[in-house]
Amino acid sequence: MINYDERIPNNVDLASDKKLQRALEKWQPAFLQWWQDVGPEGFQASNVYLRTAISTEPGGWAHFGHVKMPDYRWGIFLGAPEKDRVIPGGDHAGEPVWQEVPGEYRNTLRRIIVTQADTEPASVEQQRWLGKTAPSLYDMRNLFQVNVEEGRHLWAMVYLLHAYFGKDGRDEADDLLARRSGDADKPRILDAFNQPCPDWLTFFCFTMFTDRDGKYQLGSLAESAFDPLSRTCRFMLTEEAHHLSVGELGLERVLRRGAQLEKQFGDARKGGGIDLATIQKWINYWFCYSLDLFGSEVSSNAAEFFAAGIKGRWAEAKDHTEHSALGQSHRMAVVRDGALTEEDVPLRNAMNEVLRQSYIKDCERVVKRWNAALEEEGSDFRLALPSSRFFRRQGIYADLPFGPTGELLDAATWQARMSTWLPTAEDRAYVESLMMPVHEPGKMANWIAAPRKGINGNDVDYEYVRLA
Ligand code: BYC
Repeated sequence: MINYDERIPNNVDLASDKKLQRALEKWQPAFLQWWQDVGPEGFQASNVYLRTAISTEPGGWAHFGHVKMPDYRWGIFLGAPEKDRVIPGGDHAGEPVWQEVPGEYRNTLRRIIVTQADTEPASVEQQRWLGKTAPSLYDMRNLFQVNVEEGRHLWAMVYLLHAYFGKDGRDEADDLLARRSGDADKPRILDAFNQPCPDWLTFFCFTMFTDRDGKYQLGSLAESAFDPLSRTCRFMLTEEAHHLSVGELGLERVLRRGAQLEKQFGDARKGGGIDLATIQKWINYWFCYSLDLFGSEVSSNAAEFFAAGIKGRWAEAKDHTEHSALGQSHRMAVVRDGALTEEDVPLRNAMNEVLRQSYIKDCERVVKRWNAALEEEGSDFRLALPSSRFFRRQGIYADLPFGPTGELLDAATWQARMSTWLPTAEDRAYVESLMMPVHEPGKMANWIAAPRKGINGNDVDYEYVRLA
């Protein structure tokens, strides 16, 4: 169970390590100041119907109640230790997991934990203005739930940095509060986390696609030989599931409304909604930015992470029988002499791509569900994910003129057609023009359908946020 009597709620017996406790209690006010400075703008005094973890056991972990966000009990919660856990994959597969950081992997592990950690405050910063244009109180509450949990995920990583990486770790923890999403001088580490999030269509795409990268990265770190990291990620994954459903169901509601308005007015924009072709452009943009987050298709870093046991494949322990990944290869399309051809890459070097493929399959399942919703609404429009070569900025396809179906075009054709595939300035201005707040319980903005059900058994018209 989680101890809520302490200043920092935790299930890691923090009180028994006074030095660590003091260091984290010193970081706590800096975190709260950061939350006030760049967290949800304008709603810090409102009462929000939030869930708080009460235990890390599956099933019984959420408590719901109205709280002001700055009073949210952020803390340190690790999943329960797994008895006799062994390293799932790589050169050390089958050996006992590490409870401390081995000297030879210290820098690598720190870098990965910092990269993961950096995304959490970044997303809060990206989303800080969205409360002001929430299409309903229900949506506003979901936004704030996601935000406070990203704050807690930051706590999870900062705990690891403080507890296992000494002075370096504490310095990194301070830097996590100093970088800023989109800042020219001190930006966040990964590209997607420096992109603006000015409208709710973007928010739903972000939680659908970018948070889903989080699911897969956390999943691969849950397979880590460094057990405290694995346990932390296992609990973070249970919280992540809600963020993904906010994205998937949010987009489904925008799609349904778009289809309904199209039927009624011939063009959803005439009815004040978002047309399906525009939604597809947003999907293209965020799917591709999120694909970049897996790193390069061919990566010696990824091979080293896997060999060391620092990262595994998705469900390495459960779904794979061969855990060395040696003597095997992964076939992928590469560009040679200006043309696409297939090549076999040693499997360990292709681990980023293997994880990306697991992610793409997951996204495809959701697109199928969206298309079923469109069919139900009587629309002929069907969404599709672009090729993983389209519109990339990282990896072997970066900055090459691939079309959404994966064909290599000439640069002029790509330029000429870009505005039909990706949001234009005009599309963005139109979507932003729809972003008007709706504060009456149960009412929705015109461009989005109501959700099918409320939260935690409450009706949709429940007062999810009591505005200050
Ligand atoms: N942008 O061999 P490469 C989440 C860098 S989301 C900028 O290609 P590698 C969340 C890379 O750092 C999950 N730079 O890839 C979601 C390296 O730089 P250095 C976040 C990039 O090393 C929503 C260089 O390019 N978790 O939780 O295998 C809301 C060449 O590296 C990008 C993680 O990322 C990019 N997109 O790295 C809230 C897990 N991609 O070292 C939260 C931890 C690559 O040469 N991170 N680079 O200077 C990792 O495991 C790895 O660092 C990567 C891939 C997955 C990022």
